[in-house]
Amino acid sequence: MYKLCTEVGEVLGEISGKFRFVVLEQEQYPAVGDWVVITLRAEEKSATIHKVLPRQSKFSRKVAGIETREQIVAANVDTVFLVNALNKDFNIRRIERYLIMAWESGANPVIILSKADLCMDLEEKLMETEMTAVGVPIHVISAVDGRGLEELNQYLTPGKTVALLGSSGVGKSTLINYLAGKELQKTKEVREYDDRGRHTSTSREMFILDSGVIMIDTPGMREMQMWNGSEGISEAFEDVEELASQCRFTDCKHKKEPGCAIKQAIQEGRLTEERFESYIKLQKEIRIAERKQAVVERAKEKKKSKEYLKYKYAGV
Ligand SMILES: Nc1nc2c(ncn2[C@@H]2O[C@H](COP(=O)(O)OP(=O)(O)OP(=O)(O)O)[C@@H](O)[C@H]2O)c(=O)[nH]1
Ligand SMILES: [Mg+2]
Ligand SMILES: [Zn+2]
Repeated sequence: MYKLCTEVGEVLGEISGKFRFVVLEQEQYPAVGDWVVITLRAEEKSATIHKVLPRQSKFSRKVAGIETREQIVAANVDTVFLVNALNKDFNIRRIERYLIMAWESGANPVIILSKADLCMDLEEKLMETEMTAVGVPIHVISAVDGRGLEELNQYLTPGKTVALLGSSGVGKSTLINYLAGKELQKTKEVREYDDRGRHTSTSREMFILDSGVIMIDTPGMREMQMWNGSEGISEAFEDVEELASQCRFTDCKHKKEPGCAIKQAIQEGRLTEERFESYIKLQKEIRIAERKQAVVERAKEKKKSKEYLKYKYAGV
């Protein structure tokens, strides 16, 4: 069952038998943020879903666990708020990962640094973020003292979709409630220290605010393994790739080669060692993901042709 936002309010929808029959891949089923074609039974507050309209953008990850399958976290997102808390959980490497996924999704990323009221070294963290997310808007906010919240209005356009992503407890639902002007989502109780690892939001939820802005809240995800990212990584690490193109050898491994622009930038402090290592690591992760997907695809093809032969020799 799917919760649908329609002109008569929220209704429950079920996919049609035909849809179920023609659908081949998990990712063809409706995902949060999708626009769907329905037959509406207004008086029963129910509907039948016939079709998912083509997605303008989709934020995907590899489904958690060992399986090689795509999971669409949110579809048709215009702006994605990547929320990171400025407390002890602050992690620049996580921001890098989210950024690649955001660039890959087709949505515009905006970095939200939350809980500024708990931060003692704001300048330092802000600079680190700026160096990591060149050209991406960054907003420092606090739900406690209210700073930075007004500025977020510029992303709230009626009919446009904003999705919030980030680890559990960073304040995504708190922010949604603030922007909605009412309590749409439950938030974690203040006794934060004794419930680490527990998620307050447990499913992805979409809301249409009174202003007509569409918002998607997501639960903090423990695993954010990349599904795809070869384009996103080039956007997120434009500085590193630009440097690499200046190495003397086109196949420079950036280890001991002479004339290596990467090594030189690290020595001169224009690039941090950590950022470069992170680039290598994420690139590897994307390559492995792509290789695994190719294996799965081949297995599917094989199965299909076997079934075809079966039909053929059965004289069908
Ligand atoms: N000090 C401080 N606390 C905040 C701020 N924003 C949110 N919190 C608190 O942080 C806790 C977690 O907030 P939530 O909004 O539930 O976090 P979430 O990101 O939705 O978490 P999940 O639903 O588990 O993914 C709550 O106790 C909030 O009151 C802030 O700006 N400053
Ligand atoms: Mg939440
Ligand atoms: Zn090099």
